[in-house]
Amino acid sequence: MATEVHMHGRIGESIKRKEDGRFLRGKGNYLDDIELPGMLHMAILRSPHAHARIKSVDTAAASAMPGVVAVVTGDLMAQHKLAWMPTLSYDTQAVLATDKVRFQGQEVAAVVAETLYQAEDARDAIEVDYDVLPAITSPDKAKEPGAPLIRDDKENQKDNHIYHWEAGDQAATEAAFARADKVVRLHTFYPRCHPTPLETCGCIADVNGATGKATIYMTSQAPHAVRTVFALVTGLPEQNIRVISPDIGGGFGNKVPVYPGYVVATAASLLIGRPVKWVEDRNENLISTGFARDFHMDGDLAVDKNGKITALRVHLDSDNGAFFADAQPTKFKAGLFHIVTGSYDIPAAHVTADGYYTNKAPGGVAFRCSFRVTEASYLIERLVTNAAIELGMDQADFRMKNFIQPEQFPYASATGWIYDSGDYPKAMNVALEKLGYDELRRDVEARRQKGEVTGIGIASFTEVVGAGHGAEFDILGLRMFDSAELRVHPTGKALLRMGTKSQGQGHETTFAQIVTEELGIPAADVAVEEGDTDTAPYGLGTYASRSTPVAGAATAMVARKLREKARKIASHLLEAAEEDLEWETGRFYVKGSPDKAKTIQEIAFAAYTNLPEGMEAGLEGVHYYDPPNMTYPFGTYAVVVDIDKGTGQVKVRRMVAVDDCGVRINPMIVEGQIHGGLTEGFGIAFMELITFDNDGNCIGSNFMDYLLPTAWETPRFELGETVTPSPHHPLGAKGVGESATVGSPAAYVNAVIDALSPYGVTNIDMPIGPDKVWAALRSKGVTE
Ligand code: MCN
Ligand code: CUN
Repeated sequence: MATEVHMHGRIGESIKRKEDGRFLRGKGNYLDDIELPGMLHMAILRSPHAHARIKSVDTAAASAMPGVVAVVTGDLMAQHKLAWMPTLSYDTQAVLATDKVRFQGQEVAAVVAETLYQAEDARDAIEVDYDVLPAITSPDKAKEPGAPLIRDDKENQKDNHIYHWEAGDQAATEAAFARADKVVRLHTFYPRCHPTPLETCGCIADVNGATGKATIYMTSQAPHAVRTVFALVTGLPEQNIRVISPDIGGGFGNKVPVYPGYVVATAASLLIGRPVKWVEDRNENLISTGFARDFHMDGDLAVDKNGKITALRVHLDSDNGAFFADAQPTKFKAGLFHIVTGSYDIPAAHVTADGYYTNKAPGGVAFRCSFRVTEASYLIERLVTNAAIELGMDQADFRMKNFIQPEQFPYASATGWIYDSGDYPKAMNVALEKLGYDELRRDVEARRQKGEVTGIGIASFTEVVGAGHGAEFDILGLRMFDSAELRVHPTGKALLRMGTKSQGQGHETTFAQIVTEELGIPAADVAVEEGDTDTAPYGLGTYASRSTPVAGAATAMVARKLREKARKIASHLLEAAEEDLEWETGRFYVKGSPDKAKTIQEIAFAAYTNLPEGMEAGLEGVHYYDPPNMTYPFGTYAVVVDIDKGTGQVKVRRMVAVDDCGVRINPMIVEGQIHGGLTEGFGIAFMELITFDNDGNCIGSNFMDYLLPTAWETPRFELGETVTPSPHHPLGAKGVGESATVGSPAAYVNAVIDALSPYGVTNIDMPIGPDKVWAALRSKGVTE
């Protein structure tokens, strides 16, 4: 009889997260938990002005204060050629300002002291004399003739324009518009918002004066890339730089870029010869790092009389802040905005984008969106709902009519992307069924008859995640592959190391599950390590929901490599030819004699004790995976809202979310990802706003102004799923970490617009607070 192989944690099992034991007991090891002997603390002085020339920086009083070890200024950094650093978009960014400050909150100087309090007190004693200049706070102001030049540090920069970028086919698009029976237009603004991880950004730089080795603990989503960039910028040999990302308390994109604080702390440690810790406080995090979106979008949809979309035309004005530091593949100036044709079979599309400098902190961090996918998805889903309303068609029917059909995959979009797989009608049908759509529509009509303001919003998003492949996708030239190294120990336990870095996504669990699936080693026996550049294989890190599509694929591939070696060892142990062996998860057995078997654990032991003649010992390997394409997860989200006519308050009565991310490794973790993303989408749609007054003062730099949803505000979510595997991923999995933040804002807003459509309201920009709804109702004469 076959010996049963018991193993826990295969793909598809919702096993509990392995890492949670340590987190729930307060035993996580976050950056601020780390204390090194002789460690100093750093505080950064930031500019109170959005735009000002620096006349002088007087550090005398600060230097004399108790406990102060060093005061670092832009001039001091300049002496070491470190006053400026390269950005992810091939621009330059000031590390510490020398000439001008260009946004409120910009880094001007830093104090290194024995304690944090001493550092902060001395920072407040630094005297800076500023000559205040007019501030530019929008692309519209940036392009005005005679607008003050923000980047006068750049030799050939004569205005505030950064880039022009285009995708698609202009001639075909214009021709389709000329023939259109109807053109639907939408001007909308996706406002600046912030990833707001629970843990802010920070680092500890520890440069050993004797060996020259720089160990930098850093809240980084991409430690290897940081190591390489540090090596290139500082000239330090790369083997002498070790970047360690310890446990990370949420990243959401905020922890992709290299921030000035990291560079200053590292330079300070190098000069002083002691470890230097820098951790942002909440206000610093909200005012200077991690801004996302800030896209002004004009979208036109051409539709024929049968309700078929024939073309899409988009123009974007991107507000990039004072330094072009967008986190995105270097080739694509507006990120992966190409996905703007969404789930629809649109024959022609043309997108133009212009980026502008403004006196705001650098933006363009991809907050839970793979490089501008959120903005693209929002625009097309808002346009499609508006088109349906204007045509007098049902939102769901209009989508069904225009969806790319399942048999059209792989599908080449009008902007040049190849969608791997999808079944959009199916996801829509699951959502409509869950919702009880037909009944609900009748109910909406009945309520409207009674004077209630209520509506349904739908968004059927398609996302593009999993950067690379390496030929097209890179960060500063580093190709976007990823890696996994698997070592099976003699006792059959394993160590898996990867080039990615979990920030809360549960990698220690899900990647162990891939090993369980491929080799039959129980997930509990597979330790997963990420984030230490001295031990993990090279990888590009975790963002763009790429860990599963890329490093997850690498894990499957390396496990398969080991399985082939295991087959050879099993053949030796069982004295049977390799081709006579059958694999079933966890063991090889002789065809026709299922009890003549060797488990993976027995084989692992033999790999160190009883090898076939001439075979290399050990059972370990590494795989670098360069995916053939991105993955295209999708879904249909539907929201029902009720609006109070007296106050403009929007209440989300229902939220149904059907996601398809291909094969789910751990369904519970996937659902957790979706819950989190739907909550963030809710916050963005209704509450969160970072804005600036005319002087460039940042409004939204604390949690009294920047409103995050708590359990109290957050609606209840009803989840559904479909499974359309990715044809090119070894496990059929697509990424999911961002889907809900990408797809949901449009669904929430569409519900509000649907509710207000009987009164002729066609758009309200996010965040949709009661004030805006009330004003819209009042302008139509409907408030109570
Ligand atoms: N997963 C799965 N089956 C799939 C797809 C994913 O079981 N078909 C699992 C994965 O194995 C992983 C998790 O779901 O444990 C997310 O996987 P994936 O979609 O590959 O995304 P990444 O791991 O690359 O995470 C990045 C993504 C991004 S870009 C942002 S932003 C974001 C997000 O994840 N930041 C997060 N979710 C977050 N969740 C937490 N808790 N904290 C963050 O900072
Ligand atoms: Cu798109 S924010 Mo995530 O890529 O780290």
